[in-house]
Amino acid sequence: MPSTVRKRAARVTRAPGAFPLAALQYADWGVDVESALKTLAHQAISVHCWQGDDVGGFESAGVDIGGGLAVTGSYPGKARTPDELRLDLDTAYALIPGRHRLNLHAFYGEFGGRRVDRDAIAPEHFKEWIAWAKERGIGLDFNPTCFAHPRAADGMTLAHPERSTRRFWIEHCRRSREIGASMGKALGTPCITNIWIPDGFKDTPADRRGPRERLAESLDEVFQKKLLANHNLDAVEGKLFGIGAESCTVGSHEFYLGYAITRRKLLCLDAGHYHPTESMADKISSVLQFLPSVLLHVSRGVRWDSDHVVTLNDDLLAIAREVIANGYLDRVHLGLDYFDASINRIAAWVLGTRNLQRALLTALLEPPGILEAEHAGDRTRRLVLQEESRGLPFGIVWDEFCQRHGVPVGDRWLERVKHYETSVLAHRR
Ligand code: RNT
Ligand code: ZN
Repeated sequence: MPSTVRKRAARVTRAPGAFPLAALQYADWGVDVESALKTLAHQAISVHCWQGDDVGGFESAGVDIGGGLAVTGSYPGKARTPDELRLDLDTAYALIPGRHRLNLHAFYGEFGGRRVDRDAIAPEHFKEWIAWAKERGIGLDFNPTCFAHPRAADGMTLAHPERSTRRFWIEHCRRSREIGASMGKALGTPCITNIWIPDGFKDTPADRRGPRERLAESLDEVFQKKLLANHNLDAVEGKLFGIGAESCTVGSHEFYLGYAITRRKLLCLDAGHYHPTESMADKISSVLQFLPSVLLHVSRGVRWDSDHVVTLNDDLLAIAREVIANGYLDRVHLGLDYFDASINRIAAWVLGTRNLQRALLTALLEPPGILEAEHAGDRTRRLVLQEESRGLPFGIVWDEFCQRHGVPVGDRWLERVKHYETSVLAHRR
């Protein structure tokens, strides 16, 4: 498209007076736009650091990622050092309205060129990250890295048949919790330390009981030490299958649901970790009957992959709606989990985070008449309102939100990413 046409189009969407009119239209449907914008402004999303370098980490051990995870694509310019990753993150955060958290994995520690194995990591390896987060006033979340390591090469970690291998990963997870607690303490906001392990079977196992008993036992050892809840919160994440673990995943959904309920842990629900016709959104109000809070890994499954960039699709809208409509914002911790190496990685961060915010805003702007119709037993009206309200001027409200928070409106943030690509990323070779 010629640039003059593009510029004119951009100006039209920002026509002065559009927002007050949109707010009036929402008011007519019983929706208070200002209160929705206020709620959204306070909603921090935990941005996953691993989109920035294809889940690479900084150990420089040159081990394959493994664990049933796969990152495809070779888009140039990925972050190779902690400083590069932080610069990329700063660039992304500047294009996302509001203030957000950062979710780190253990192998993003800064080891000063020394080989520090996973069972030897400590808070000192994360002091730069903590300082960086403190300076920006953002919270940190954490994850032990139980993959991309020779001791996980056979696809087993906490459920491993050998005691010595289990011990190694138990120690890694214990230390991860301590690191999480040190982050939470330093930053004044609890760190969620989420445990996901790859353990599973490519082909039909003869024994499903043994590995699950070992996993429960290992986890109990990991969690033995009590940590203050305002420093660290523990979460456990199940999964359906991964590449090379097609036949059985030790840490399945049922396994962790039971574990989280009996041990009072947070359950992490990852949107890409269920059967394709199953909806993660529908699980939220079920598990919250029995658990105080959950962590969400907002992701997008596409066929065999559970980690595509989050788009504003029905699944995402449903997740956000369940959180908002049920009044769960204070019990649901929102995080992202995807990795795409085939497009600009900063754009992937910005787009996915903004999409989750857009889904939340859509939910916050839901006309109350829908619920009222249901309560009145009028299912016809509920369906009509659900469908007709899709035509409300959502985009104008979102643009206003972006503008108020000083970030680019519409697709204009992409120009900034492209500029960063030519001025910074292109020099990383
Ligand atoms: C893997 C899990 C897990 C990872 C990250 C890197 O299937 O979703 O959350 O994606 O820890
Ligand atoms: Zn996940």
